[in-house]
Amino acid sequence: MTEALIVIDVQNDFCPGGALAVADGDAILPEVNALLRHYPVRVLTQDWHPADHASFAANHGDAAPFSVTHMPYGPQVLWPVHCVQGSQGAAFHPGLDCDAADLVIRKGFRPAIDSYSAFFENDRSTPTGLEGYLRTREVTDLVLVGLATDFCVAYSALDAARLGFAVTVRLNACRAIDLNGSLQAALDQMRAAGITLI
Ligand code: VGL
Ligand code: ZN
Repeated sequence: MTEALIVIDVQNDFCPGGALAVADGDAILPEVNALLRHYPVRVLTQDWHPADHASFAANHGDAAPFSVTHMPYGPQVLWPVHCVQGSQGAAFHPGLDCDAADLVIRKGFRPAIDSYSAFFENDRSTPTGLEGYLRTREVTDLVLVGLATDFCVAYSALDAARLGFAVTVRLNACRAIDLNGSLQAALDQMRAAGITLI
């Protein structure tokens, strides 16, 4: 059994003061940094969008941020502009111990499709390559932490479970956006998928 820690999107734009700030997002840093010292395989994900990304409300005429639109791959929340490639908002929070990471995986870089999950884009089929990395390092068990519980953490956890990994989400090292009940829905879905929530 080999365990990996996957740290989801601990970036400036998801922390207080950022473009898509998650309440208390930076409060998880001490716990995340402590966990980074304890796992043999450590991966960071980085939301990494081009300026013309289809998930930005600003690229849909007068659509309001946090409204929902329909993409060829299904419904898509339209977000404020966030995590633009190379921007300060896309950088990891300065308090995150990035030096401890073995791998940084970027996602959401294709203009026409969003990618909440660390494993697949929002079509649930275009892979990011993370599965292959973990399998070649003989990882069987995953622990997920980061931002946001109800979007990128939950989608990553659900895909990981579907791929056959044993998955734990450490909720004390996650924070949620909680849009129209999305946190409760994500927790219910993760439990139903056999994911351990602690
Ligand atoms: C995320 C919305 C848009 C996340 C990323 O990291 O949970 N949420 N992009
Ligand atoms: Zn994003």
